[in-house]
Amino acid sequence: MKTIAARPYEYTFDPAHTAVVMIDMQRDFLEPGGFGAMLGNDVSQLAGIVPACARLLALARAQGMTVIHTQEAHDPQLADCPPAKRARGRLECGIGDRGPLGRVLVEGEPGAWFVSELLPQPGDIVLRKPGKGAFHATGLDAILHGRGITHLLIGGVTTEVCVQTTMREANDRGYDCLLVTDCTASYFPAFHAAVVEMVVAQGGIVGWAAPLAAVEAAFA
Ligand code: C5J
Repeated sequence: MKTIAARPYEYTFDPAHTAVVMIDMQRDFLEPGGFGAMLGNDVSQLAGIVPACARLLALARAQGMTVIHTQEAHDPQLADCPPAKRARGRLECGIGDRGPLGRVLVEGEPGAWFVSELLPQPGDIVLRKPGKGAFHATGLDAILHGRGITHLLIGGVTTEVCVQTTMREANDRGYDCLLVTDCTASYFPAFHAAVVEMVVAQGGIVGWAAPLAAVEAAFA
């Protein structure tokens, strides 16, 4: 068992029953010309976490933990994209339309793939998801049950959208989740900070939070 110095109190886990879930570190969210930029965001806000995410993934692989990369993307016919999602934002170029990184948030397009520093490695799992939460309309729960996973270390983007939604979904399904605070970011730093506080408030009502250094220290 390993123990991380976390908030609101220590987080104890067995790496054999723990997965690192890296949420949506896709070009569409981190690079100019992608979906995040089309929504009017300053995508440079997210670049700072990439090195820490790479360290977390490397640690997980070295320790034999399950690694899951989620990918917010739709099938090319948009059969799994609710019209309401597509319409949201009244974008001139939105989900399914052709932009500088290919069709926006569509599986198989350059923008839907991961940033070059965080590419999936052999043995990693790539999970396409049509929603914000990684459990919605995916096989994630079955994958985790099949591997005996009970604990999740979560990073990725954006903190208050796909990361928080996934963490809440996981918490309700009985997983003990730790948010790795410097492996997740938002276009809005205040939202990021608020989510960290929401997670750990009320005795860890959604889970735990700790920086990557604390995760690494648990293995030192
Ligand atoms: C958003 C995400 N923000 N991955 N997706 O639409 O957080």
